[in-house]
Amino acid sequence: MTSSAEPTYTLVVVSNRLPVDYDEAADGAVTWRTSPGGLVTALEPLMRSSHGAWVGWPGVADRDFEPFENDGISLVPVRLNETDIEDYYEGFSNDTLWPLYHDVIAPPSFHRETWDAYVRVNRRFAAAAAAVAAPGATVWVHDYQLQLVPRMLREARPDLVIGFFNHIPFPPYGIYAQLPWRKQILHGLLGADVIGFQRVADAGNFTQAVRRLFGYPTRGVVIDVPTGDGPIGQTGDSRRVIAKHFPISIDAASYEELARRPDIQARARQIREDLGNPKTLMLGVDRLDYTKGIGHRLKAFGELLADGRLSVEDVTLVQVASPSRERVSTYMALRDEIELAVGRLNGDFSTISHTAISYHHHSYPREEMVAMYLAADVMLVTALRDGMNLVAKEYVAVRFDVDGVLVLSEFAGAADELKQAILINPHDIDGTKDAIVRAVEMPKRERTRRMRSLRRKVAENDVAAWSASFLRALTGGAAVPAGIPDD
Ligand code: GDG
Repeated sequence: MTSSAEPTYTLVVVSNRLPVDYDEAADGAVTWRTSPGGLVTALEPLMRSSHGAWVGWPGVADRDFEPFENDGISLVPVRLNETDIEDYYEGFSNDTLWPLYHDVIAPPSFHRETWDAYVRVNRRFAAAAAAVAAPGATVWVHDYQLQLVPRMLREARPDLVIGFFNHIPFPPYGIYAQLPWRKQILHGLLGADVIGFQRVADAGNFTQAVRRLFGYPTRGVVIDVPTGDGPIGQTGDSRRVIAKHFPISIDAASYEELARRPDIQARARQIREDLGNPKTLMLGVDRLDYTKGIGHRLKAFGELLADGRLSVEDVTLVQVASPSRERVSTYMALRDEIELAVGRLNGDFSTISHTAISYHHHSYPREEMVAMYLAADVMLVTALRDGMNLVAKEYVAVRFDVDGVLVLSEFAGAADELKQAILINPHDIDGTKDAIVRAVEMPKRERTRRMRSLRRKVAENDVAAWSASFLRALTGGAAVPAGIPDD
């Protein structure tokens, strides 16, 4: 594939992880399984129709893999060794950028060694993409781990059309300014032609940082970036860079399809039965991450039980906390904190026949997640800061019965679209408690009215529409790779 002299891919997607998981059987047989994610689903048809390739880390350390094809997608593996994973991924990406970009909910660490690793690894990804992109190809770079790649790519391959999408928030200037490498990151991102964000506010924060740090002129979503090497603010030749919101979504139809399967509906009934058929089943589904506000949710629920406004006889909370970033110390501390809280609440309020919180530190197959969404009367999304939050949209997509209540943090990007949810400020524990009680007691008519409007929103903007609108902005409609539907 890449052994041919001429790079041939006209669409190249670059992300930290390839959308596959590696599996080696006892007899040494190697298999790759496509890891189901919205991004793969959205881009798969496009990748096939427009001769696309995906560049990323295959999830195994210290191993070289030749480019290969899986499920019709060409995959180009980038090698990461253990030190890269520690410094670039767990260190700079997840212990510096992640907390900084999520409003410093946890304190970010600033280490020069991990920054050096970030630069080094970004260069490797850029080189891999540059090596496989055809002349004039479109390259779409994803997320905070790879913010330097757009500039590196532009320098190596000025012929390319380069897009970048940030899946997490972009913080207000007062927070972003803490980053010792704030100028290098902005410079890296400004190598792209289009920089996509989840929310209007994220794009605004980015544009403001560009103005404050570089003084480049901006008009709405357009930033004029000087092309010369002259001093900042110098007028002369410039490139037009677009910084705009493109709220990501899910493959709504595939979630509804699963929800309509009789076996999954039977499983949903079974879940309720196994929990003792509570009057109200509440659900939380999150990666075990401090941005998700799991602690705030537990506090509100615990106080409601203590106040007697809710009773374990009537209400059970199922909390799925999927294991995440388990080698980063903040995540280890969070796990202890959450599990202590769950243990205390269950100790204080559960009875022999009724458990207050059914807590699961597991990952489940998607079918099981859909059954849980179907079973849940109330979905709790209490993120303290979240780029979008796909769980909120998945819950809505699954509820073809037009029932169920979504309690949604206004600090999740999804709140910009899902205005018929019960919106909460999770820092306001009393407000959150009132919202939970309101959700539990909401009359059927109001539930239906709200869910109908939420479902319309999610159906209107699914992940295919999202990727199409990003790529249209990137290619200006002229050089749209084959396979992108029109509006
Ligand atoms: C980042 C941004 C943005 C969770 N547990 C299981 C499981 N999941 C799936 C959910 C959902 C996905 O993982 C989580 O997506 P979120 O959007 O909720 O959050 P992040 O992982 O933080 O994602 C976020 C997103 O990127 C996309 O741009 O929305 O703001 O932080 O799809 O269903 N899936 C399965 N088993 C589990 O146990 N199968």
